[in-house]
Amino acid sequence: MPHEILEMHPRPQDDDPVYLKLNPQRVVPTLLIGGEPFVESAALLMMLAERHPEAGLAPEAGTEERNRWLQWIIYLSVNLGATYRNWFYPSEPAAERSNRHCLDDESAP
Ligand SMILES: N[C@@H](CCC(=O)N[C@@H](CS)C(=O)NCC(=O)O)C(=O)O
Repeated sequence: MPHEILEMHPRPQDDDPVYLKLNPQRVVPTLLIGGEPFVESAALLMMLAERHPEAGLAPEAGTEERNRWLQWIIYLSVNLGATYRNWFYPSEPAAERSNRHCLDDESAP
């Protein structure tokens, strides 16, 4: 499928008006479709699969395989993705709370 990858700084600064306009949460990925920005990796995977059925990115709609595919995408995004974000960015408020047991443990690396 035709596409263009735009490189950007991994942590766009607050004063980067171009990226902030596309993704006010300052995170990646952002997908432009017809010039409109869309975010959330799970949603983007579903959009791509739906827009390009010929690529075979998802099982056929209405099948048990499709149900499991949807289930896993949401599970990974909501549970693993959010948890790893807390782990990678411990200075963020939510992460500080959920990682407190690690931060307070003097034996932790
Ligand atoms: N829920 C969002 C999470 C996006 C996210 O946290 N992206 C990370 C990289 S995987 C990021 O942009 N980190 C840079 C930052 O937060 O400054 C999604 O699934 O797209």
